[in-house]
Amino acid sequence: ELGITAPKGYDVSFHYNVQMEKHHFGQTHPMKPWRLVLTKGLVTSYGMHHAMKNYTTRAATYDELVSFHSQDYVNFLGSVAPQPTPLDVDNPNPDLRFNLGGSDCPLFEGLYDYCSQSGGASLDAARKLCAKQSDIAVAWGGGLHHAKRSEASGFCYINDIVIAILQLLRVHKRVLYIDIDVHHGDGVEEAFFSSDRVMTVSFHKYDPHTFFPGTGALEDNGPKSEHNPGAHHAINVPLNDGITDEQYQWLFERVISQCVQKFQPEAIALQCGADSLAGDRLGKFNLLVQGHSSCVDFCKKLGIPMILFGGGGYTPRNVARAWAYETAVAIGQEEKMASTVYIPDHAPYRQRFEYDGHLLPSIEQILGEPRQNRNPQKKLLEIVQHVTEQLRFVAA
Ligand code: TV7
Ligand code: CA
Ligand code: ZN
Repeated sequence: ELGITAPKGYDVSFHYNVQMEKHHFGQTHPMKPWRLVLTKGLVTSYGMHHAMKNYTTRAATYDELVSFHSQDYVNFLGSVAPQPTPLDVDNPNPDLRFNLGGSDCPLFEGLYDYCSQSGGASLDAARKLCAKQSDIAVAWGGGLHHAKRSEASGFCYINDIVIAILQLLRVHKRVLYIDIDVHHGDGVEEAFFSSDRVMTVSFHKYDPHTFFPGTGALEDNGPKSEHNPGAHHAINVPLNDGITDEQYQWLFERVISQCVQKFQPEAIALQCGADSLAGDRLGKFNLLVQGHSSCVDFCKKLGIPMILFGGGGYTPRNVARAWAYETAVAIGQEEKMASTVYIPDHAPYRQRFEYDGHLLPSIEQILGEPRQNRNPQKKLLEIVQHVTEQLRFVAA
């Protein structure tokens, strides 16, 4: 422990339940709930829990789940039997409803508990913000942005983010949703397509033919029907492989500062998917913890109450490093964390980092060789210009 003390002038709350970490999607499935164990381990090893209010969260109730999801879907989720494992990837049960039971969204033992625990943690975080008992509420077990009202999608069954934002809207006039997961935040975007009280902004890899979920083009800004108040309130930042910290930070600050200026949100919901980090099993960006966490730092400095959600992240030690560091950013003690060497116990010796005076691992230490950067600066400028034009239609 590093003598970490409570931040001055504001409150950070940490919402966690050990029930979530014990679930398994299956041996070969990329989603590993035990990455939450690694994250929690780092947070407590550094003594960060002394600087936060720590809450053991409860499972979301049926009524809370159906605040967004359809009863049919939640009933089915609660009644369906687990599939035999291992799953046959080429021949998933084709007759199962609601997109459940395929290889992306398998039916595993304890699924309903996993989903309602994730929802419960995010909802508790939202309630603390509403009660003005927290300025930054951290819910790393949430962030499952693909789930639809009546459909599972992309490892997500219950959209804890939508449920939490619905809670925030009881007290806050406008909520800004920001999504730095490498995938498009399609479920959250769709849920608020017709609302002018929620603006959604997703940064993601976009390649409609090869990368999931294939939506989130620059020009997709919400259905532009005549009487849709939600038109222009969906912002998409489509990117390609290999984007660097410097470019990402540049884009993030330009896009988000304009959104905040125009939309004047009273709360921010930030999905911190860690699959946008270099070395992720599914993502192919070149982001370091520095670049990823600078998004959290930038939002924190806006001084608007905020929830931090987890999300994707498929190289567990990188996920834990990022989310622990971002917890440190929330409590304003990141220097203390960066100035100590962390060697994960479970990493084989050849993977241990030689810090050599550096505070966090370099891109070469993580990847060997960085991914080729397929993001010309000209394209990034076009994105900023498009966002500026979209925001002309938005008034607080
Ligand atoms: C928020 N990519 C979720 C991201 C969801 C991505 C996908 C896989 C995948 C699934 C596996 C698996 C995998 C190595 C990777 C069109 C398909 C192609 C399944 C093999 N290995 C988040 C969802 C995405 C499951 N899905 O945003 C079991 O990759 O591309 C697809 C769909 C059909 C299904 N097949 C992949 O980060 C939490 N799935 C190994 C075992
Ligand atoms: Ca995203
Ligand atoms: Zn993702």
